[in-house]
Amino acid sequence: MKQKAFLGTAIAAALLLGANAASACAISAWSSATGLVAADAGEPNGTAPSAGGFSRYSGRCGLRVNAQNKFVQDNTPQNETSYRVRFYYFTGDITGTSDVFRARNGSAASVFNVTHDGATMTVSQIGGGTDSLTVQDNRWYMVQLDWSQAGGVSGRIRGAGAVPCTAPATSCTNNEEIIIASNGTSATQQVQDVQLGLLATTGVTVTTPVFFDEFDSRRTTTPPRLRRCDANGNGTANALDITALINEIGGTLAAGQVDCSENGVVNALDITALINTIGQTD
Ligand SMILES: [Ca+2]
Ligand SMILES: [Ca+2]
Ligand SMILES: [Ca+2]
Repeated sequence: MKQKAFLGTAIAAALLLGANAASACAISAWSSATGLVAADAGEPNGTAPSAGGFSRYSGRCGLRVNAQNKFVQDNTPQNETSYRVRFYYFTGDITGTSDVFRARNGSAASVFNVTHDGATMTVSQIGGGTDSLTVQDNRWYMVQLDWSQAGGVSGRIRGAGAVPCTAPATSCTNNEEIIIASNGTSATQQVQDVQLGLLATTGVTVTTPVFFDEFDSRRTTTPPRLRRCDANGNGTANALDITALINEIGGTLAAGQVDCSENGVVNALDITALINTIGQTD
């Protein structure tokens, strides 16, 4: 039994680029990488992703994936009967269909997975149903999923600057969020590894790269959503975050979630988005 079994919660918390340190621009915390190297993790420099720049959701670094069959893998999970994950995904501009996340069993089959086809993101579960969200190109989306043998997979995808969805709802009016109801069970399944990237081996063309950030996985608690517009990373979004946002426009990277509009670019429009979000609770 691995040590994590005694820790109770963390499986591989914050494996991806979570820390606000230069050393976080690395992929070495992952068990393995296919088609990706350290240079695929990097910091934004004011250039839009569509023009070759890096994007990230929080802190310093994001992971850029510019072609199919490029991914990282975490082998830490072992005989997991529950698995909870949160990560941020920047949709870029792609054609074709690719899994962007897989939690796999010992036979290398997906227990549950997330697919992006350039127009929708879909959550699927082995032997169960699916739930899809229409997504925009070049926007950040949070994926937050809880899976267990007994309960199947549930969770939410939200992004593109969406305000919180009013429950109960399966889709907000502007298709910027779905709340995924538990769709079946997979009582005999166990999670043995997870993969993150553009996992398809054929059929995917990348015009603008996709990015991943802030991957966090646990057994018994759900990794929280990071507060949108909390540019200085202190847990709340308020007028004080304008300073961090202006500093980033000036070239000093913010510590928190500075891309308030979630469009992959930090500029003056994010100040307006920040002001509009003050007072929201989520
Ligand atoms: Ca980051
Ligand atoms: Ca703040
Ligand atoms: Ca923005």
